[in-house]
Amino acid sequence: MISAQDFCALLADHGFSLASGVPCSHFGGPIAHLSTQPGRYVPAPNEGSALAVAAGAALGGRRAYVMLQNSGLGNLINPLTSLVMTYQLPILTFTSLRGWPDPATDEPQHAVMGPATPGLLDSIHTPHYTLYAKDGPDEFSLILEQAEKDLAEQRAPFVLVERGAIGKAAAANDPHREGLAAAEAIRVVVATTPQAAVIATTGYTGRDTFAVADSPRNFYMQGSMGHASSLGLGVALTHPERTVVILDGDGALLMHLGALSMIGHAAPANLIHVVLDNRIHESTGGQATTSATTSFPDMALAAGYASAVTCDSEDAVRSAMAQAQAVPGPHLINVKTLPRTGTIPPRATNALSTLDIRDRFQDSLRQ
Ligand SMILES: Cc1ncc(C[n+]2csc(CCOP(=O)(O)OP(=O)(O)O)c2C)c(N)n1
Repeated sequence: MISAQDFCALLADHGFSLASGVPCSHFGGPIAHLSTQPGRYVPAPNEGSALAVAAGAALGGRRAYVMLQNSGLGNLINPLTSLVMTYQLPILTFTSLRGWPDPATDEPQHAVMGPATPGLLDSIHTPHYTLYAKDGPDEFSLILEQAEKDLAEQRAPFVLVERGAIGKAAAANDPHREGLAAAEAIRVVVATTPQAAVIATTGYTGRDTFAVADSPRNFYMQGSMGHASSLGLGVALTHPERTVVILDGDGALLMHLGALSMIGHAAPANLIHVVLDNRIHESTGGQATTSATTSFPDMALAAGYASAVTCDSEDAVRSAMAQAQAVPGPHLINVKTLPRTGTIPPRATNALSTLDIRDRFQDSLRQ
């Protein structure tokens, strides 16, 4: 293992003065370390944006690197192939290897991408190296030397990072200090909509929802970060007779923020979009999102939602949910939530297969 400090320092020695990315717990250390140094790390809403930021830096003559989880490779492939490779911009990208080497040891949403990651990069002729958990600073230096040769040829090499290869560091973040526990917010939301179809975003939200309010009417969307609201829109348009509640995260909403405009435009009367805004990517270690400087209610209203409010107490959530069901939507309810404390409950897929989740949800929609 290489420490987060050494990882960042070696890259700085190679002249990399800017990083961007979307967190994976594998990169919790470097992101935390860089976040304590203003101007060194740009928290991106999605992996494609992170790569484009690095591309802009490269265009401007600054060396930049990107960190992402391999589940986000799909978000990055377009700017990788059409921008970075087409304009030959030398950028170094680090991707974690979830679902690798044995997909059976990881969550089901990583089973396809884990084993496919190296071959996917091969298929677009992208050079890649692997940093293993057993590696230290010497091995990392060797990888950087090899990557430098690619960069000198205006190529964009990848380093695949095995779990445990980089050490941890304390997260630098500014979560809400007032508000309510996410699990409490979920409990109130679900209790006030007993017949609703509920779409829970990836990460801790799905785990909390499974723990406090499991039902066949819940769809636990593990993976596909940022797409819970779009999935919810599809369900809402298909079942206009049923209330559809989306339990979103601030990081997830930011990842594909265009969904707000799409939902506002489609204007489904039966859609309630609840954002559990803790200002952090809590599921990957608490790295800051950019929600502290963004107003989701203002954005939703500007995008055509029928109403949008912010709540910071159980009572406020209860009355917002009642109001949202009294008048046609779509509605956005932004809930200020506190960082979780104690043990995080298990994932739905520890008890149910993805096909169970799908089938029972579909059955519930038919009733
Ligand atoms: C495309 C993609 N990128 C990154 C991840 C890794 N990831 C899983 S959960 C998560 C954080 C989600 O943050 P937020 O929506 O704010 O919810 P919270 O974790 O705070 O409950 C991240 C970055 C992912 N699953 N998919």
